[in-house]
Amino acid sequence: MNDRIVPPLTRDGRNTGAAPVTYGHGERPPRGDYARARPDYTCSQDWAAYSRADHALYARLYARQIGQLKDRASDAFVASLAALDAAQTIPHLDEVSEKLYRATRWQLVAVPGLIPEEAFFNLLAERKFPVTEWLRREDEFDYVVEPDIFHDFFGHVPLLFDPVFADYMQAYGLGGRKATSLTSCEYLARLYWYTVEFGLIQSDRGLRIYGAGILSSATETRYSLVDPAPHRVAFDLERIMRSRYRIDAFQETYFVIDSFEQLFEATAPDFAPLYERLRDLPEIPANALLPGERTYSPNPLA
Ligand code: HBI
Ligand code: FE
Repeated sequence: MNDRIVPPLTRDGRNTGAAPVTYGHGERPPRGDYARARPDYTCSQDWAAYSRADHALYARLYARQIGQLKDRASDAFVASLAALDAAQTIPHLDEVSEKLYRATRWQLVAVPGLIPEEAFFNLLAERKFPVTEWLRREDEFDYVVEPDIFHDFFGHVPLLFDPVFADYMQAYGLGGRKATSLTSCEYLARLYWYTVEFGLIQSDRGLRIYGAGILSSATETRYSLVDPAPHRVAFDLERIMRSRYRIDAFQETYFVIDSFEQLFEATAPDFAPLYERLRDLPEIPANALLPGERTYSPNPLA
């Protein structure tokens, strides 16, 4: 996922409806019809516009991925995904949103694709999860650069049914709303990356995955748990915020939590003093291990 590609925005982060532009290391305009989006970047999901081929591609993505998850995905994820009954066709976001609201008071909203950080934080702070409306193309079956509806739905939505994880996501959005500078946004992006997208959780049967970036990947599911190469480091908020990450390859470091409570509690204090401290500390390369750091062994090959 590439968070450097964003559509143009006014200073308050609202949609201008203008043609998307790119900056940073994004080389392409983001996909999706931003002109149709509301000022908060949400749009209505045009479910009738999906073709039979889209639904078939989605079903194949789902089937491949579900086959990857046994003894790998966190229990909470597996249970919620099964209850969603979303294996056959691209889901109606409104229908799932109603179920989700009854469970944890979260809602799903459709968006044209990546949206500016400020709009993203605002939605999370209101317990609204933005789901990209478009599906990848056939030639992107194995890898898609930007998040699509398969990644957003399959990877992210199940855990929003977990009450503690749901509260963590809102706390993250509220933290983002308060982040005032570009540097604090970068610290928050790292936190999101290493938890919501690429997080591992310890269970009594070994490591399990809760990060959506891994759960929606055909190959990183296995790699993240059993490959000897990457570091698996105990969750530490300050360590994460100092750590660079890779967007173009498997992660070189994963962070392991004990519980979603641990995540939620880490986001409870005001981040301002932490940001102050971080400004004087060097960044940590994505592949580094610090002296004395507590690490986890990979799961045995199964
Ligand atoms: N927009 N639709 C969408 N999905 C994301 O995951 C997303 C985004 N905009 C910004 C963003 N993520 C990142 O900056 C997060 O790291 C905060
Ligand atoms: Fe994601």
